[in-house]
Amino acid sequence: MKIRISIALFFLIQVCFAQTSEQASIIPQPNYVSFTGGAFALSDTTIIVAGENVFEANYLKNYLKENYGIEVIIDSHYPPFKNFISFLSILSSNPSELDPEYYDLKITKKGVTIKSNAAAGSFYAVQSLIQLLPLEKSRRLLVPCLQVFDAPRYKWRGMHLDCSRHFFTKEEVKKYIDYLAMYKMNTFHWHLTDDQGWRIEIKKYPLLTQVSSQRKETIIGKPVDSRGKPLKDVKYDNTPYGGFYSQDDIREIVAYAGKQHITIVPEIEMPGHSLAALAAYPQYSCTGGPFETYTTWGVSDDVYCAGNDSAYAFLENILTEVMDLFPGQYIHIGGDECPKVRWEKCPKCQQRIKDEKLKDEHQLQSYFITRIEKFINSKGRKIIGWDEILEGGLAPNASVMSWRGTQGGIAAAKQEHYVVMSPGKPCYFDHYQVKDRTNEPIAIGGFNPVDSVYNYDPAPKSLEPFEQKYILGAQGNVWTEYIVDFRHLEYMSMPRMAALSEALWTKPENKDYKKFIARLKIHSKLLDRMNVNYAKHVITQN
Ligand code: TNX
Repeated sequence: MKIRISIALFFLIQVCFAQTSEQASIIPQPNYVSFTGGAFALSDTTIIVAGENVFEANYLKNYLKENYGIEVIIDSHYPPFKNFISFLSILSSNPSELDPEYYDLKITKKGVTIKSNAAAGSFYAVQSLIQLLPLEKSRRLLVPCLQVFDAPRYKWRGMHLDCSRHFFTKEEVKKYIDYLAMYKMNTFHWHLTDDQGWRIEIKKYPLLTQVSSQRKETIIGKPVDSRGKPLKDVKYDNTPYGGFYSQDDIREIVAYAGKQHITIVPEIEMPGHSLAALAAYPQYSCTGGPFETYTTWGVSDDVYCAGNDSAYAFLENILTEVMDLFPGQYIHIGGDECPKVRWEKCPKCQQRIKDEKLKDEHQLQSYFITRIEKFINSKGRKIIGWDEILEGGLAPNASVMSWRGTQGGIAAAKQEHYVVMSPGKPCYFDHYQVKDRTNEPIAIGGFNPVDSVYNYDPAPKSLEPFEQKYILGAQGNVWTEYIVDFRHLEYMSMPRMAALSEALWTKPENKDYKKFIARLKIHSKLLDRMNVNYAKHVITQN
């Protein structure tokens, strides 16, 4: 009798320690979840039946080992009667109609069953399962019984990172990718070139790494006073700064992201934001240089010469190597903030305007992008560019990333071009996240609090339903003029990345800001365990 009572008590206590529906926190919130009561106990004796999802099964196995010291067994046989985590494929006569990101997660006292159409869905089920695990280390992990049916609202759930203004190491980039994976993001937009540094090895042009990846010093602080007026006496740190990713590094990162179902969209800026490249190869500018990689922020007037055929050949050779490294369908060609002052005075550019019967320098920019697009399309890939590529006419197959508000995106969708929304408000995570800036690390300006990110809806009301389908999704941009290291990057992106993931994954009718904050408070303990430098007061203030 005594033994029976203590066994009953033992199980009662264990069930009490499992997360309840109020305590369970999955971010982004699944589109359907129902807690069914009780808990599954995961332990050393649990068997994972991997099916076709060998990577996902091993990912879970490694996670359990690293975080809890629990060593589960992977077996390829049928699931045992109890104590299993089993991956199953949904069999359908028409699999092409099924969403590869869909998953079905069922947890009963006997075991965990994950069903999906493809490995991506299984991976997302694993991410949900991981977030349901208790934080405390234990030999038996109690996971609440539930049923989840889940699929994302948008196909493009992205985060961007500027590695030009400040460089992040291969390991740091991988860590950032891990955060994207945790939130079921599937696109990493990697900003690899700009006026202030070129970060990708191109075998044909070794000076890009020898010269363009370096700058002799960097401006200190913000070169404006508290009213935004430019300072007269600008200071530099007198310290060389640089870094780049070798092609081996890039291949490693692409493979690493790919396994976690994240596509990398590389960005090679043109025709503007190109001073670092021109510092090494000034012959592709209008004036011939000489130039130095920018040591200050802002935009250089010196850009690629749009009248010089050899500048196009230079870029096409670069893009050929880029396309060999990045297997995704999209190549980002920049296209933003290209000053036209050099083109206005350049005989070659003016000749090109005449020869091509263009109206002005805006149309010359359009000619430039269309010419590059033709090349990229000829290799079976697509271009995406910042919304300035609308000016002077959109290249025929281009997709648009709308950053100066949503107007560019709306205009592009009306022209039946695909769009990724990334309006400065609220998708720029280099902006401040709280009103009181006294204790905040330096930021570029602006104010994008976590609730504005959470409540962002990428679907513009002014678009008709058939136009809405051109909105692929949205992404958060992290420009790094003032973000000097990885801890600072974590601070700026977390928890806004979590909020954005829910804005992109969860259908509007399943979203609730108050509940999100409640889940974020639970989730923040996981971030603590991971030693992430997220903006804590943003969560506690809410
Ligand atoms: C604008 S967004 C830029 C970047 C800056 C950023 C700072 C875009 C296409 N261009 O070059 O880093 O603002 O917020």
